[in-house]
Amino acid sequence: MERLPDGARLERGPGGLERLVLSASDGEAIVTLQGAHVAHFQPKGEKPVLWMSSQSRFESGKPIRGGVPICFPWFGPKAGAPDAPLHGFARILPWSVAAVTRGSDGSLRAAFDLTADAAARGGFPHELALSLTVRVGRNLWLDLAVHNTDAAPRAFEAALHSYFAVSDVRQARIRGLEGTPYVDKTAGMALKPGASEPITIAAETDRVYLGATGAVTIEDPGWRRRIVVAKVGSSTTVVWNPWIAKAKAMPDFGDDEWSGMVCVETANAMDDAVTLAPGATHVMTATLEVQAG
Ligand code: TA6
Repeated sequence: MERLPDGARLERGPGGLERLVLSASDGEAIVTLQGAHVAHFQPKGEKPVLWMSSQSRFESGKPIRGGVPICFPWFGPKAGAPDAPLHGFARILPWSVAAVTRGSDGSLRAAFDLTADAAARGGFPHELALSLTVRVGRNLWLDLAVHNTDAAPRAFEAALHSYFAVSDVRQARIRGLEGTPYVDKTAGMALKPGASEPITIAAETDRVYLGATGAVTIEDPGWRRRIVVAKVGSSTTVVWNPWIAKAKAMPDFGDDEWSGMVCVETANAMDDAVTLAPGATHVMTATLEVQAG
């Protein structure tokens, strides 16, 4: 690895997992090399934008509970393979740092790779190569590029499974999915029409919004802020909060932590899965921005 630019440093974090700390002029982010997992993002003068469980594991080969896990190449359970890891292998394998640069605006950009060889070495032979570019400044920009190295078309699902910190999820309102149909994973995968109102969370919520290509805003009256999640190259948005019982049932999730988080995920899943032609590349971009609100 070439000499890192000012504001970037590689270090050992919780559990001894290697991570890249990016302290830019207007914001800071931390990325764990396992899973190219953005574990922290905080614009200057703001509270952290991403939520991390106090009970999260930081162990080699185990998912991290919080931040932005990358789900790939399947979302949820793998069809026909009940023993395969939930949400795929990308989040549990070590990625390599390809480059770190500093922009003239004081932002920092880092690129991470999970090559097909690396996936094979990790026990998951695959023809799709992955690259995540993280740019941090006042906002956070995430570009997930998938490249088909094979001579045949290849299909995949992917998600930037972002966990957002909120003052109280019961007071939050999620705008931008009004009228969009969704698969309700709490109701036997039933397909439901979208509501005309912004989303409020008052019970376990696990919804896969299909054909959802627009930005979503999380309104947080308690912290007087809005988090805007904009995106490109993504047709699915997932909204998740485990609520009380599910939170208790997860060993890496604090019993009372459910009220302080909500997932709004930038994805291509289910009917929105992507098929890549040989040699083609697909890019999915999410931009996280905090606004006063
Ligand atoms: O994105 C929501 C979801 O698919 C939920 O069904 C829930 O399982 C969540 O992901 C967390 O999954 P994980 O494998 O990280 O426990």
